[in-house]
Amino acid sequence: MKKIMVTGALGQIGSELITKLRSEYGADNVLATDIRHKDSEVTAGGPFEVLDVTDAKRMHALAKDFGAGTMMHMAALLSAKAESEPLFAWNLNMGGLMNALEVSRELDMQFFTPSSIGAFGPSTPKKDTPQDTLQRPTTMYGVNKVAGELLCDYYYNRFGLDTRGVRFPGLISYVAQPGGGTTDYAVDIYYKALQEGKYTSFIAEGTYMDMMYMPDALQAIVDLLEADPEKLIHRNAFNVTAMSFDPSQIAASIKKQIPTFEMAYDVDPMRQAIADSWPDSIDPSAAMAEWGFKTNYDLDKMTIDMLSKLRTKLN
Ligand code: AKB
Repeated sequence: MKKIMVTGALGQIGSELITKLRSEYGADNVLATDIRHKDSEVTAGGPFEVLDVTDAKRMHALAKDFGAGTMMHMAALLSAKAESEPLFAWNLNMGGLMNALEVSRELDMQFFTPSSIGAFGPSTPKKDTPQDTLQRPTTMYGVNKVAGELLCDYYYNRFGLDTRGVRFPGLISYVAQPGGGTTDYAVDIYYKALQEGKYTSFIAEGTYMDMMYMPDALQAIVDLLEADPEKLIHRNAFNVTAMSFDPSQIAASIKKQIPTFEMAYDVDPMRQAIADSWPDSIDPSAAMAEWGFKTNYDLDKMTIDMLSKLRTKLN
């Protein structure tokens, strides 16, 4: 059975990834680590250790003591936060990734880390963005993500490390809220719809971005981890997406369930500029062809599930 170590386990993806991995591989086989300790299912449901990913020595010791065969490096600062603290973002995003890659090389582990639609920039084709295309991002987060994609390719080509990864779009879930991202509005809107019956979007109407519901994102991670390496032409940074919408379309989807819901706009120039530099919709066909990537949720199906799960959570 795989033994997996996860960094950033209390983050938006990590919080649910841990539950999924523990159910697939057994609770004792998944070591969750995070810079914070917060009483939760993640810290109580199996092995948990506090880890600052810039501390390479401790990362190595934890991976070695646990006997981990797979490293899933999820700790990172998201786009808007990275833009307001670029130096900190560089140190955390690149330092953490380098440490995780090095520890994986030293201990001969399989390696997974997510890239993002943020790895694209204004000169990238905006619609049906191909798997292999121009990448000149204009944000610190994007610079980190492109460098990360290249590093993962480098570790595979140079050292034969089994690196794998996807480019995630905005991820929407009812368990942990994202923090410091540009696509966060598409999560906030569901909370506010239930709590206040209205939402003021910091992203302008007409701004399209790719999105995916968390259960599809988690399944994609597990499917790529288990994929036959012979079939992987790309290995890292696979485009994956389930839908592309603008704020008015998610509002319309919510209105179908809550007819009194109202949407307003108060655009945040910094996050709007980031969103404007990203693609409208990316093409996931390489992931589909190489490891059978697929999704189950479109916008309306996700809205129905989000609202029902959140209703239970908030009551
Ligand atoms: C963000 O908005 O920063 C993230 C992402 C798309 O990488 N959700």
